[in-house]
Amino acid sequence: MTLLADFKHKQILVLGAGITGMSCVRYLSAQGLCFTVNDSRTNPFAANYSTEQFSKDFPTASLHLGQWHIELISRADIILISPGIDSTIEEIAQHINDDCCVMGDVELFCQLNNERNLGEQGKPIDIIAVTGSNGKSTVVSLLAYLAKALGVNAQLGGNIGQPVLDIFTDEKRNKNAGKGKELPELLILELSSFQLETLKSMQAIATSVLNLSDDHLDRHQSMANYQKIKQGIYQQGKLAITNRDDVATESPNKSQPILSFGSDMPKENQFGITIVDGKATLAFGEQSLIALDQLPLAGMHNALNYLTALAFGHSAGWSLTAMVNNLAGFTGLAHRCQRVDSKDDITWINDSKATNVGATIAAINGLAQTLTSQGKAKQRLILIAGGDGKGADFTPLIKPLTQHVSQVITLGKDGDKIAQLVENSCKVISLIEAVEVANANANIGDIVLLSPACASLDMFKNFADRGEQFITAVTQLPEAS
Ligand code: UMA
Ligand code: ADP
Repeated sequence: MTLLADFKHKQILVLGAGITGMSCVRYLSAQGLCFTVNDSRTNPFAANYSTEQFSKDFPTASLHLGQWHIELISRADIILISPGIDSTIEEIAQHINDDCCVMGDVELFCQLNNERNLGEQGKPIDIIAVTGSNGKSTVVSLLAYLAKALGVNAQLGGNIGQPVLDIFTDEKRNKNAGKGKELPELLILELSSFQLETLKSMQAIATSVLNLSDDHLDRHQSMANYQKIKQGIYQQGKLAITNRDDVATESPNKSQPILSFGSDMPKENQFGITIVDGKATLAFGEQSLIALDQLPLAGMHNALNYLTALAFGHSAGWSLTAMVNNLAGFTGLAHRCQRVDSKDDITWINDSKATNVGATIAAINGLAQTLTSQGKAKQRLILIAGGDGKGADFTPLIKPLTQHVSQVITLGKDGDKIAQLVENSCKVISLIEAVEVANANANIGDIVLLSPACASLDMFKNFADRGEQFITAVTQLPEAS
């Protein structure tokens, strides 16, 4: 029996009505299935959407908002759970019955995709999957850019904000409407640790843990557990793409085929960095590919991101030359170490997406390296940091702060913990105040970096909102006299 035929006889509960939950709703509804939806918040919908509209759009769904619904949870045969919801919390865990199958949207997608082998549906969509503490969105977006340039019919999906089930929902809707839109041949999948917790059936061509540093420990409890969840990606793919600079990214399965990348000189069939005419250059084995100063994304962390994308493309059979020729066209994503236009001679950098310690260390080291290479080592770096630390250990920040940062301005729930790390800190209550203090203390040529090392949710809607508010505050500064 196919999964969908089985679903017809099951009590299905969608837990969470955010981006993921609504993609499950669209999918189940397009299949004509009856199901229930439960979200603990009273109004989980965007401002322009209502419960009345939901009932009109999805007549086969029954919606329950405002609290976790014990009866629905205990009756469910299948729970489709959103990644932001922790199924181990008491309010949920104690009510799930022993026979219930709890899965995420990506797991459902993969089970459906694997079934495409069986019938007349054609072949499964190929998958390449990326996880890691930092750089996931940059790497998958770069891969999607390269795929387009090389004429590969690929689609982005997952934690980047594009729920994967929409791929099959769109196919079904198009079929019903008589429009035969093709499925993509390749899915470029970004996976968070939350999504990996409920995933076991992916059969990817290649997978990678890009790097590992402290993140989401409020949910995963320990680094060991977080690492185990991340490394779980490798058993769901043929090739493991690992980072030689970070042993925590290794595959636990020592007999699995490996393709590695790192900042050292590569051996045969490895990606790495070599020096050509005094310039750091991307390389594959003995073949040098392109000098880093020809590429727009700066810093060693981005050099590794380039190498990872090349390794994935190589694993998918793409031409190395064609990829290298197109690398420079990708100019990066918003809120990741982006320069803000300003009226003064201070360099303002928005790195609001640095929601953990590892990302902020990469930004500080990357900028310090740039200043040194440009002979501007005397120029100072002022850091604005703080927010919700998600249970992180901030002490790895001490070294880069002491070596490269002249002042730290802190804000938010865990700002104090960062302020305590160094003597040259200053606490503020808003981002606007942080920008004003930085502006008062910065000299011409200095850099002010917003790289919070924390999530934004204690003070902002999300990291993008924090980044936009930073840009606004910088643009509204009075012109230097
Ligand atoms: N909810 C509750 N009670 C809770 C927690 C959540 O009812 O205690 C409900 C919320 O009211 C909301 C729904 O659950 O309606 C939200 O579900 P969710 O938090 O899983 O968020 P989604 O909107 O479904 O978005 C998720 C990812 N969010 C998280 O994992 C927290 C998005 O990643 C992802 O883009 C999207 O699925 C599509 O795959 C965001 C993220 O912050 C960018 N990810 C974390 C990260 O990158 O560090 C992991
Ligand atoms: P993710 O999707 O994993 O959060 P992003 O590409 O959105 O990754 O980048 C998040 C933050 O991490 C940004 O501040 C960015 O500058 C930084 N970053 C990007 N790539 C790396 C890397 N390879 N190592 C460390 N930090 C990185």
